[in-house]
Amino acid sequence: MKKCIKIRKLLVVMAATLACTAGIMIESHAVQVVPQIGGYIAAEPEASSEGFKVEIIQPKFEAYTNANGFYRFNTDDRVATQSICTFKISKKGYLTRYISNVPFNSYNISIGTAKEPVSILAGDVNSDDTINMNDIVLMAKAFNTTSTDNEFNEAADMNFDKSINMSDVVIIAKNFNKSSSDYGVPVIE
Ligand SMILES: [Ca+2]
Ligand SMILES: [Ca+2]
Repeated sequence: MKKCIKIRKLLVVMAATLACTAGIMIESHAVQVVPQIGGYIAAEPEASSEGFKVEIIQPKFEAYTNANGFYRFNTDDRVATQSICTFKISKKGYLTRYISNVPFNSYNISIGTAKEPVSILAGDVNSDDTINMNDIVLMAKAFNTTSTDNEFNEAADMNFDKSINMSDVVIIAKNFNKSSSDYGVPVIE
């Protein structure tokens, strides 16, 4: 019987300790500020800005742009422990853009704004972070095809009109010889 009371007392103490710890945890959770992160992306030359994949490298988050080029991450408190982060923006046929050392120093962070979106260059058909002859060769292979042809290459259809023709060549020529390292620093607010 005594043993039973002892165990009961022990359980009460344990429960109280657990409740106390949980309380502290909830309290410390509440004071963490989770930055809200989003922004705007624009294709260059101007085309659909929908479907760009925006990633935070560490901790890992991803979001996609809507028809207006707008994106927003569903961030959680894993972000609150970071002071800086690297972002990656990519889409098939586009030159991947990396934005490093973005400081998480405010509650609302916009990488690219509606007025000054982060531009992403069209033309990297083979996704090797450079727009060069290899991309032209791939486009040439698919030249004069439409989406129903076997040789059609979606990544070479720069203007998304489901056919690969001179309009796509003009776009790739505009961004020729650019690589991911040529991107400057975008507007971050
Ligand atoms: Ca390339
Ligand atoms: Ca096209």
